[in-house]
Amino acid sequence: MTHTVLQIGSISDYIDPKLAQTFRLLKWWEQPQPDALLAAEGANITGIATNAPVGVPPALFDRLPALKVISSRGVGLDKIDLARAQARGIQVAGSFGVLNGCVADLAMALLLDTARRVAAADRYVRSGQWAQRRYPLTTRVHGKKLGIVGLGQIGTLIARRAAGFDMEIAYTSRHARIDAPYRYFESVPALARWCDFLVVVVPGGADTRHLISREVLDALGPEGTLVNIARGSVVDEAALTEALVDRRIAGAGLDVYEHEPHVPDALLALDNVVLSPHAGSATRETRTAMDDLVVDNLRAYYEHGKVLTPATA
Ligand code: 8YV
Repeated sequence: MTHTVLQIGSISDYIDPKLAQTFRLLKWWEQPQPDALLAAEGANITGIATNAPVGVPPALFDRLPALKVISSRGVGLDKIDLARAQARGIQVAGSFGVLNGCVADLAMALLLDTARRVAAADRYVRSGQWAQRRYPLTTRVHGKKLGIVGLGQIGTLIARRAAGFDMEIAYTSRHARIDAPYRYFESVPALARWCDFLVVVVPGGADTRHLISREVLDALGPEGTLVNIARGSVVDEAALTEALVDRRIAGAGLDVYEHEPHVPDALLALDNVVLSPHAGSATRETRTAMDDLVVDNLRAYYEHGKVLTPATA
């Protein structure tokens, strides 16, 4: 049986063709008249292929009465109305289990770069300044205190990596985890007051919007560093920028931003922030695995009635 799948936006040069070869694929982003497509095909579309940044436009839920499965590349599903999908019995799949290591690696890279200023040192040498003066001292990482906001699968891998740097590890989550050998703090401000490096790993969405507030940044303090590899919405970006400009925190390492790919000029101008282009999962190996899961989840649903890596609402 041929299944009609609506692809919301281009995902990658690797997986776009595979989706077209595997399903009766309709490309939403190429439609000159989207309404005409929905009028003609809305009743036939049973699957959606998308990715984390794009998600599923809410209006589409009402126009696709036969929709049964959504397969997204990525683990951040804040652009998909999971409650609405669950209410309609629509299965939602993400790239769970294949990107955790890469995102945890980048979190440590950003932490190390904000402290030891590796990229800044490279620029310093290339600019010829080293011949003029000694490179400024930076900040030690090993033995320092790491606070993890959100001890899920990625947060747990960050903790394991940090243990390799002899860091003292604590976390905050909605609930303490009995299986976690780390100190638990009831609140983000309390964790921020305790730690030297605060790494943010919670899901995006309304529940975590601006979780890292001015209050949290002030608790982190002038010796503290923030690392965000979660979602830009989790951090009050204006408050962060002010704290960095005023040196009320020491620095930040960011992979995500409130209005990607726009990064405020004020952040671009600062030398105490490391800026990464939402590249947590962006390695060849991991992106290939994530892309394959987009197809494999759809195929598993159509063949066996269940996706391989389901989202939990
Ligand atoms: C990428 C991400 O943006 O997985 C996520 O939720 O944010 C990143 O890995 C995404 O996978 C791109 O499709």
